[in-house]
Order: sequence, then structure tokens, then C-alpha cells
Amino acid sequence: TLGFGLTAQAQSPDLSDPPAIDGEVIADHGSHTIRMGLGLAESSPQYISSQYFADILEQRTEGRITINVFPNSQLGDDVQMMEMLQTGTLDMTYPSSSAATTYVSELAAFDLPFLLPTREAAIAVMQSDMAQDMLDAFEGSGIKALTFSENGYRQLSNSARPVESPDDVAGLDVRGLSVRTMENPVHLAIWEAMGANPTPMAFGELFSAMEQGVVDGQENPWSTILTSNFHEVQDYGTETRHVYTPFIMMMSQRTWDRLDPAYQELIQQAARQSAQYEIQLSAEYDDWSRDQLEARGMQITRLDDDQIAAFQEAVQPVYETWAPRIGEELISEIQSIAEATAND
Ligand code: 2Q2
Repeated sequence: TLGFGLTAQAQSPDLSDPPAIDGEVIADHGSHTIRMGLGLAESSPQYISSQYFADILEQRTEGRITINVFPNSQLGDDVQMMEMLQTGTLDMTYPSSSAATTYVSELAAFDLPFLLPTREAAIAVMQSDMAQDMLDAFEGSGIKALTFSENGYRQLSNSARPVESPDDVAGLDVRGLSVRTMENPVHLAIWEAMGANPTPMAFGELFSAMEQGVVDGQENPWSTILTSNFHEVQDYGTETRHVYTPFIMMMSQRTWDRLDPAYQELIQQAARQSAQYEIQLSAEYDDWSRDQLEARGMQITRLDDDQIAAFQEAVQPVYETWAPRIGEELISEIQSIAEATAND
């Protein structure tokens, strides 16, 4: 790798092509060059779909709107890039919802463990009116939140030992695993409940922290672990699927306010189209990435229903603490949307 997780192009699964770009060319309302900072590598669904977003805008404005995409946390980490949107020094970024709970506290619902049982349920929730209300709640923060998409189901990796149960996380005769988490209080609570030593850390610092043994492990979707080459410094993986994390594509309010309404409508539409494509890519990447990691030497533990139940039981205290703070009504609305998809 190029260090700090900067990676050469990782090969990718047989990905679906993006939908054809149709729709008329938007009349000339001036030219804009927009800078977009991403945390992940060029081979990630986040980056590939962001290039598709750029292609839609380029084609529908005959090049009058250009999106320059900067991957690999080059421009900063999630928290820093959101602050840069507020000051107008960066135009767009694409963090996990977990990094944005300081702006919209209801987003922490997505951090509750084992809340969303299937991708269909997660998609239904992200496309719900309640989710749109969360995006609208950024109003006044200096950030225009455009759409949700899929970071995905998070999996545990570590360099110390195979993990099949919460006891393996806590380490009965050895110390608990030190696990890097996103800078999010619910994630800290999840790993504390399992007896780990959680360390919040920006994603861009994670590769070198694992390489130097500053932390034993981390948790992210398989495609992030693969495309950021974490398998080079992590020997063990466990298919916990403990949280489903959305991404949020967002723009600086200052940038948004400079755009003609016709451009704003196009950007909102293109964001939704690219998010739909991103979710499809992320789904195609998921199991394939796990199998790639295994083929590259990572020892991956798959969990049966009883083993999953042990993890769910271990993190139950997180609900006791955080459900009242996040809002029981909001959580039960999410659960009813999720259950409705199971009956489809
Ligand atoms: O663990 C993480 O920080 C990641 O899930 C990131 O939130 C995500 O991959 C990107 O937002 C990195 O900037």
C-alpha cells in the first residue's frame, strides 16, 4: 500500500454498470467546479458512485458543473471535512451517519446494534419520510444533506485472536481487545458492553494505528476492510454484522446557495441516482469482499444464530442507556418500517 491505507486499485467484483444517464441538458446557469472529499479508496463503492454522480452532472450540464473527487481521506477525516463544509472551504463530503450525530442527534438510531436485520429493511428506513426529516434537520448547520446511501453492515477484525463470542472480545484470561471505533458515543458503548477497550479515532489514522499495534482491531464493512487493505495488518475477521451504517452525501450550504434552483434540482436528483447505484455496488461488494479477504489469508469466523444471539445479549445494555436518549418512538418507528419489509 502507499501507507496509511492509501491503496493501489484493488480489483473489484463483477460490478453492475451504472444506469444510462438520460434527461435533457439543463440550460446554462453558469459554471461551477465542486470539490468533494471522500474517506475511502478509489476501488470503493463510495468513490465509484461519486464518479457516476460527477458524470451525470457533467453530461446534463455539458461540463458546466464539474465535480472533482478526492479519495483516501486526502482532504481530511469525516469530522474535519464536515467542518470544512460549514466554513465553505470544501464543497462536498460523504461521511458515515455515525460521524454526524453531533449535527442531528436522531441519526444515532442507526448506530444501535442489530437494529436493522436485513439490507431491505435498511433501504426502506433510509428511503422513509422519517429519514428525510433527519436530512432536513441539518438545516441551519451550514450543511445541506442530500441523500443516504450504504456504508453497510459492520464486521469486527483484529490482529490478536479469533473471536467467536463476546467473551473472546473481553478476553477472560487476557486483556480485552483494544478496538478502534468511529467518534460516536453509541459505538463506544457497544464495545464497552462487550468488555473491549474502545478507542475513537479518525478513519484516516486507522491503518497506521493497526500497523503499529496501537489498536488490536476495528470494525467496518468487508468492502472497506478490503479496499483499505486492512487485511495486511489484521489476521482475524468475525462476521458480526453488529451495525448497519448509512453514508450521507452532503454539500456546503454556501455552495448550495450559490447554485441556480435548476442546478439544485439536478444535483438533488443526481445524488439520489448515485445513491441508488452505490447501494447496488455495496451489496455486490459485500460477500465478495469477505471471500477475497479469506483468499488473502484473513481467518474469518462466521457466526451461527446462537453465537449472534450471544452478541445481541451482550450489547443489550446499550439500548437501556441510549434508547431513551435517541427516542423510543423513533426507534419503534424504525423497527415497524423494518418489520413491514419482512412481510413483503
Ligand atoms: O469507520 C469509519 O470511519 C468508516 O465507516 C467511515 O465512516 C467511512 O468509511 C467513511 O466515512 C470514511 O471517511
